[in-house]
Amino acid sequence: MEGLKKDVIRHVVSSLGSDYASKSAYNYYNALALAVRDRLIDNWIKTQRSYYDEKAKRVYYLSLEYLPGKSLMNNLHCLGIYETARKAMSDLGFSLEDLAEQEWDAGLGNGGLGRLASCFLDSMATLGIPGYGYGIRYDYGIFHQVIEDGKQVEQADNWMRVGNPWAYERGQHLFPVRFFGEVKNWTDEYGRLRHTWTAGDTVLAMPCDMLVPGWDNHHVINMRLWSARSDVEFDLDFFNTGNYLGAVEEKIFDEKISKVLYPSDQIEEGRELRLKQQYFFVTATIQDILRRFRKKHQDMTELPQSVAIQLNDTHPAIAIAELMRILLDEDLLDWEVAWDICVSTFAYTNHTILPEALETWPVSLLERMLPRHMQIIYEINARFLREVERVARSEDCGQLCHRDLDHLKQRVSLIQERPIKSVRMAHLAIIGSHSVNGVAALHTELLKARVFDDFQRLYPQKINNKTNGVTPRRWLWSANQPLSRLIASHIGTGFVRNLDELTQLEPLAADPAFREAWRAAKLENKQRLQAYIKRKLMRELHTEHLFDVHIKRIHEYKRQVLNLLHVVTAYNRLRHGQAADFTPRTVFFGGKAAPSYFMAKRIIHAINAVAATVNADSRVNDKLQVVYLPNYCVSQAERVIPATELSEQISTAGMEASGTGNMKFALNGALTIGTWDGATIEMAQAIGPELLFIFGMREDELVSLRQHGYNPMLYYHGDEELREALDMLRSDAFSPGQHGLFAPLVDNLLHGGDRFFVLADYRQYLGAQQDVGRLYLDQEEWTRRSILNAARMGFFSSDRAISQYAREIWDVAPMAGLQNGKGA
Ligand code: GL4
Repeated sequence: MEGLKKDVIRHVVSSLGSDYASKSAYNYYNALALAVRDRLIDNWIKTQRSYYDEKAKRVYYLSLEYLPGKSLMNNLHCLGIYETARKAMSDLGFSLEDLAEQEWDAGLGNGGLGRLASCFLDSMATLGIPGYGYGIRYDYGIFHQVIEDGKQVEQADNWMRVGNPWAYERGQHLFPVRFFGEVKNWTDEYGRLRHTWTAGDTVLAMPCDMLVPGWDNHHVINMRLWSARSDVEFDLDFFNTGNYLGAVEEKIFDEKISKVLYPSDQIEEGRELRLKQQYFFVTATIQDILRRFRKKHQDMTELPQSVAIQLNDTHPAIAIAELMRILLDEDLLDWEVAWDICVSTFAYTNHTILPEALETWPVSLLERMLPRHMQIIYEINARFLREVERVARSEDCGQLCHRDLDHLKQRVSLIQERPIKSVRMAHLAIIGSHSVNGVAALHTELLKARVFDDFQRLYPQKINNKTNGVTPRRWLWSANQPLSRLIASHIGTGFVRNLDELTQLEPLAADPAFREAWRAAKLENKQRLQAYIKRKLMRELHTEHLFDVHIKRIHEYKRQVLNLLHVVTAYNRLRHGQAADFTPRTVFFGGKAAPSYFMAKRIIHAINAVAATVNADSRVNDKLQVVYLPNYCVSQAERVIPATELSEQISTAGMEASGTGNMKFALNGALTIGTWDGATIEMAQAIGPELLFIFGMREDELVSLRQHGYNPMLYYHGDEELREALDMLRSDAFSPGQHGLFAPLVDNLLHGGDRFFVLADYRQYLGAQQDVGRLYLDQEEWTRRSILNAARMGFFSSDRAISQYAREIWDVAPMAGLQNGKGA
């Protein structure tokens, strides 16, 4: 401990240039972070060296998004120096919790997709898998959300302003990134046509490395994030022409590429700068991967034995064309050889079947910005369509009928003709990869049967499932110390590395003393949240209420509106004196809406309007409260999830690819009210469906309802409570003086076809909520179920998910000495 104290003081003085006697929390946080980084870097260097020494096959995880959140506490726990640090900082006059508050969330992603990438890096580090995360270091991460007059207002997330003590910026290792320009043809010595791309503009990519430690194993992997730097300083023209200001303007223009994260989840933004970001990221990453590969290899055909590249959704899919370009134009390989290398190296994960999220890029834009890549894509397509024709005409074409060949070719083509001629990035990713995976069982089945059914017939082996998982380090051990300590006192700490060990809790569910201790831990977390809400929102929570929580991005398919209709109905029953047996509850909502997503923003407004009305009504507010948590983010989730008793997972069946919040809640002992959707289905199977509150129509039932003509008006006219709730929303009951404010929301349900079947599931949802309320009154039974929920969550560890990727897709093994956890 004395060593750590000394290091902290030394960093305050020599790294931060401050007086250690002036007790600034900001300085001491930064100094502590630097002292922790010192303790990671040796192991990071050893880890990287061991990959070379052992010629390990490496895994590269390419993701335009990461959501690491805060690093301090997680890193202290991984290093096993949490207690030491707590004592050291307390000696220096600080509480560790307060210092941790100084850190800004690294919010380089939108939601589940980015957070999954961060959980996966944690698991690769813990399992000892030679992995690298690659991404972009956006100067501005996901926007900061404030609620003003009930509405979302976005503020810039200038997270870099306070510096980032975790990152090493490597300004000496810059990679060139080229755009525009033209393609020249030439003939090689064997008379073959060759191509050279001479680019117009050049930008530089600078690596920033963040260290990702494994749990208690000395294995530290790298997350390399690229930042755009102008090459103007290196341009001699600049000195010659003397156009100083012009050059500076160009520099600023270039550096725009990594300025800001696109804040849309599952909505395609299709903007030129976004494509630039994608290519910028991809080319720098591929150059870096090949640089490392070429240190030990000359023969490019060995690439797939040494390198696995996982594409996190289609965002980095242009990597396939980029690797082809390098192999063809720079290594001068033949097409077939190059293509084999590509397909064997790449694998692609699909994260959504929502059509509005599937990426396409206009051919005209690609032709201009990346002319050589566009040529390559055309050539991939031509060869692929010939192959489709061959398979379709072959004897064993199964269901492929060559009479439909033209239609089949149109459907699977990389090029879509309408509304504008564009490249379908998902098709490029599928054709260019040896593995395509969904992220939960149902999602994968839907990929095979609906979205990519043609590809499933063409390549029956390619599409596979890898159900998502979450890291128990952050989402149980670090976020929920009261519960973790209780668990550890009964079954030891092995569950942190091997989550299946939680099954040892099962017999304890029958032990009244253990149940009481479990409730006490939950109450402690509820009180912590209470203190936090008081500080931040100046609101007093009732900890004896059932804490009912719905936090995630705001999206119509996630059906926050269904939850809101339940709240309004409960409000009406209480007002009308029809709810004598109502179980008191506080309903929490939280989540960001894409700034361009009108309906999602209006939903936020409606939630806040209902909250204001309900909370101000003294007839009901001792029994029902509604809280909107502004600026939902990773660190907020870490506070809220441990305090949650009821987890809302109520998406329209078939629409939530997996969900990962669902897993975090159950792992922390919340009971789930949810639909037959995503990984919630597998959770119900693992836990026992009777221990959750599952309701609503299944995916196939919704399909047939749609086919037979779904009429939301029937539900409206047939259900008095539903009608009352919708009429109130449409009138100005929650928006005094602003008649019609929420009419778009209601009209969307009644006259817009209710695409997400809110009305169809309303009655069943109410029934399930009634069951929840009743069960909560029986605290012994509630607690028993809570314990069993957590005990059966072992499968949903990201360690299990990553082990499956490693075995079934990447063909990589953990580093020697790390298979069983602890390293040397
Ligand atoms: C998402 C899915 O919506 C979500 O269900 C899933 O858990 C997550 C990680 O696989 O990916 N897809 C997109 S796009 N954003 C997500 O959060």
